[in-house]
Amino acid sequence: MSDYTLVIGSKNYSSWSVRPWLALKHLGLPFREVQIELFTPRGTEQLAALAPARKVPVLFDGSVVIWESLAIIEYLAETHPQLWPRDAAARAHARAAAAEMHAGFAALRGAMPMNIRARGRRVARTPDIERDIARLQQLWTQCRAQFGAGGPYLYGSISAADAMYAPVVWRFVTYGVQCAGLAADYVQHMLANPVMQELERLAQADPTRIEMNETGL
Ligand SMILES: N[C@@H](CCC(=O)N[C@@H](CS)C(=O)NCC(=O)O)C(=O)O
Repeated sequence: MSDYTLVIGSKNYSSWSVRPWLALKHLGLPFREVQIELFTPRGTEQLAALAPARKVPVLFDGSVVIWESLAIIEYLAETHPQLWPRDAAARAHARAAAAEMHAGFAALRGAMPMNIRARGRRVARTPDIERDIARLQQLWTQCRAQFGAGGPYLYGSISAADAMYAPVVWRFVTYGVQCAGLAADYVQHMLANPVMQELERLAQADPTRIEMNETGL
């Protein structure tokens, strides 16, 4: 019997936190939340007490402690395999896409921090950022064209890959990054997803303000 507690940061800013939060919500699993106010003295104390790597997210399931967003998602998938596509080729592709998100897109992540409730922000787009944006659109288009027949998400039904890319969808909205074709349709479907909309409402209600993430004009 699972007994999940998810330790997270702000739902507005903490992109790594919202990935497993979305996965748990997409699966409809009950869980407790502990929200840490990052970058405050109290938050630093809480991280030291609860987070092995002093970062969020962390999932507790009884005596099991899992840190790292992707490892948490994999732990959930052990008992809820529907988090990944059923077909082995699609599943391998989805895992590669999720790992690429976890390891990559540094330029975009650095210049466009997730800030779900902000709109109309603009930042200077360097060639590295343009490359990240082009790669994201290429990947989403390929996923939809090759594996998306069963539904409107990257691999048809909602999956761990969508949870991993959700913060990028919000970044595109906040910083006005326009997509085309299948990638644009994907963004629209993600924004219409009820769990994504719940997250947006919670991000709007989140009292946290992290000045360094309020970038853009
Ligand atoms: N690779 C980690 C990244 C975790 C991470 O960087 N979390 C940030 C918040 S989004 C954090 O805890 N920052 C607090 C700090 O660095 O003090 C994962 O995927 O879980």
